[in-house]
Amino acid sequence: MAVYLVTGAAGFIGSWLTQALVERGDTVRALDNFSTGKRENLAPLIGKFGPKQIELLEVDLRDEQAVAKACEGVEIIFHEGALPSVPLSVKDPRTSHTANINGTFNLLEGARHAKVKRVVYAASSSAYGNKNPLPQKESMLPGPLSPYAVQKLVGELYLRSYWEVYGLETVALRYFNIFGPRQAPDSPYSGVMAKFASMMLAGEQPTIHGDGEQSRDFTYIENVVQANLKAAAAPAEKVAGRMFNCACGKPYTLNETYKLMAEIIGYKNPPQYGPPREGDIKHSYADISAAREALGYDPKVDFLEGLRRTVAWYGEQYEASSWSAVRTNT
Ligand code: UD2
Repeated sequence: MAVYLVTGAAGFIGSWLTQALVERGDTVRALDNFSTGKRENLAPLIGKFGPKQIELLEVDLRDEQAVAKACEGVEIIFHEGALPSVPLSVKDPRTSHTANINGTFNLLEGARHAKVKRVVYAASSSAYGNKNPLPQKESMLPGPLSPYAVQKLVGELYLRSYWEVYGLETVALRYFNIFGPRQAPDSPYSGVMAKFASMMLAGEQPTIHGDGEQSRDFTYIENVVQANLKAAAAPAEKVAGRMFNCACGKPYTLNETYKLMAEIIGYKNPPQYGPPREGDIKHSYADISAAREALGYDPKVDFLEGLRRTVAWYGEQYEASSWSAVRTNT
């Protein structure tokens, strides 16, 4: 079985990918610096599959030598490790720049020297910006607004260069607002789904930034795992050096999303509205035909089913945890 390196393995997306790989019998080197990743996302997997099948590496992507060592003996890399969040990058561009751009560069260098076969990269739909017509297609010119969007786009360009110049097979997946169980709800920079679900369950009133008419092509985690596994396995002549949208192909506004989630939870309060967020994109909506054609990608879990599963998971966490607020004040 192949040896895989997953960066950001203790994070939301990385831990689901790690799980899928070990469950099918592969060996994973799980790299994380635990700045946002959580040990509890990997602990049950290490307990079940053992340290031989999941080798945990506490490494920061900014550590060039440690990253180079982590790449040795690896066949395929899933590069999920990053400091996400548009608003975090607006507030502190330097920190996210070094993690996202230098980190990706270190990894590509490590992969090149270790003769890794393929790198699959977590790119971001933020790269499209606001200027493109909808739905967004891979052939459109990028128009990144926030530092985060620029950083993720630079990673894509580096991948493309490493394919063209060094023959390292690379595939970039532009993620469109991924959501689902394990997405951390507890930071000011958490994704909107995790924030809204945890707040509604705790009886707190979420804030919508702007008028709520911005839209997102929210994509459930299981679809993203599928896209990654297919990107790793697809023939090089179809995918190497390319970038693909990873989405569901159906946008929902924030107002719609709020309403649907509130209905599932039984939360009665309306949202409060705050000022729009700097660097925010208005509409995000993907054409996924290229991924369907080249990868055989076929998102199985639609938005509503994903929302139900996500809310159920946060509900279980809420019941099991010491979240202080109680639902009775909703
Ligand atoms: C961007 C990318 C996404 C991923 C992510 C990583 C776009 C379209 N998407 O997500 O693919 O790379 O960055 O961080 O750029 N919001 C509220 N209230 C809140 C929190 C958020 O109204 O409490 C709004 C926010 O202003 C935005 C939407 O919800 O319009 C989604 O925000 P988000 O932070 O979940 O993700 P976003 O779109 O920045």
